[in-house]
Amino acid sequence: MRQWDTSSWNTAVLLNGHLNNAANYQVSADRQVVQGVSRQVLAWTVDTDGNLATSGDRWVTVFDWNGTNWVKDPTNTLPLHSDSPSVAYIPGGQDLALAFLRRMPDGSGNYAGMGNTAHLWSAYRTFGGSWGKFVVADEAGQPVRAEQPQVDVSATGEALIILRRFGTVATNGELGQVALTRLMSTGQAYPPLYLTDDARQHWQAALGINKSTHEAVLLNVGRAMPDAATLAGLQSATDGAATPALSTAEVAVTHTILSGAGDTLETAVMQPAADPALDPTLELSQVHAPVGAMVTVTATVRNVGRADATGLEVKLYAGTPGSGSLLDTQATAPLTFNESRTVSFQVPRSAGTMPVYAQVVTNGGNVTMANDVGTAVLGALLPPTLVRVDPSPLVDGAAQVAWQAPAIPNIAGYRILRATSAGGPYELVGETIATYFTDTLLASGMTYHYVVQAYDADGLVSPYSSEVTFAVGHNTIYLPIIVR
Ligand SMILES: [Ca+2]
Ligand SMILES: [Ca+2]
Repeated sequence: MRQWDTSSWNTAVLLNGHLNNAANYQVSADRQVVQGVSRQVLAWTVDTDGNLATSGDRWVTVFDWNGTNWVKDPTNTLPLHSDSPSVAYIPGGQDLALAFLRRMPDGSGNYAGMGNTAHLWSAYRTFGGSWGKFVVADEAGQPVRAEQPQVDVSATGEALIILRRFGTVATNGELGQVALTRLMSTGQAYPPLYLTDDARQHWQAALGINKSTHEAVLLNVGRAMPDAATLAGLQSATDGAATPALSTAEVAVTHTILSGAGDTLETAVMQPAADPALDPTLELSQVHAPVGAMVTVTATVRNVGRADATGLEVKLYAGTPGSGSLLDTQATAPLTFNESRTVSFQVPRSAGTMPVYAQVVTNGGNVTMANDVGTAVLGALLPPTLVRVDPSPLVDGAAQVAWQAPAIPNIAGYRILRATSAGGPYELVGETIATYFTDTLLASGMTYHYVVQAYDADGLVSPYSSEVTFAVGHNTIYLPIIVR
């Protein structure tokens, strides 16, 4: 290590000379001036035998500059199998925020040096004290798998960690998405929020916090995937996740593409305030309750902002957003980073479809109101599923449409509709209480498109099912021979 001493480089010092074969790499540095004295810190990865294929001799080491000498972290209690450190001072003192990865063994007991097998750790150290260090857990309490953690601290002492987060298989999370979390002064970090969520890999996250506006600015690379057609079927990283499900509330991040068409260089900007939000769909205890029945309507309120959300109320309205009448209001306790809570209301179902919506309101910070509303429809009917059409086994030239009843009670029957072009317009061709229908009035050589609707005894009708298509063959008809 050499330092620039106002006019010249001072003498280089060997910081980690205890083992000649050691590999020292992945250096992270930070510096600040405290009461006129320059303070410096270095964190890096040491692999004792210099063989990166073995990780049981690898850890993160930290040195502080005490004004005269570099001092090795006295406690040195960070775990083995660790690498990728990122270190930063908390402004105004010598407390440190640290993020790093701890490699975990694969199924064969091997420790890969890269890839999605590492757990994210966060740590905090007061000067001369020992590290408070923790595995970062997700919403379900499971370790977060990550790459490339970067820590930065705002001028107000808010420590953020950006990471490449690996989530549930068969979601965008599997590809590695950029996520963000906040560090507590214990060293523990909150479950990270996804900031990107699309069917691409996201790489090389870098983080900076604006010293005056406190905006968090992220730099990342989105990588176009060769098998885009397959990936288009992936769920959102926040769907299909571990229990409890991740929030589907929208995180307010401003994305800007700086360059590139396929592999893009992007920035994302996140404001410093709280952002209370609702999951956009309210949960109903009964999807198609009978008229007069009491339905429990549950809203999930979550803070998807950086600061703690306070002064929160959830209001439930009958109607659609912007034109509803207030049914009930419930206060709810403050929420810290990415914390969520459910708020439930009891609502009697009125006749007909009954749209309701909930809105979270606050007398505190709120980055955007765009994510403050969740909706549901009491009494709504779900359409039939698994619709198919086949040649009728009983009637030549006829089509048999079959479907599965939606998983809701009080269905009175089904309407079968047909069109001669995809997407309609449809005409009603029959009604039935069965889950199949035979359409005999078809013209040879034509192609027909079918949808099915469910209805109830009150006359409510569901949305259309998915459409199925049937091509009628050119039938040969054998007439009886008539002899006179
Ligand atoms: Ca080694
Ligand atoms: Ca909001």
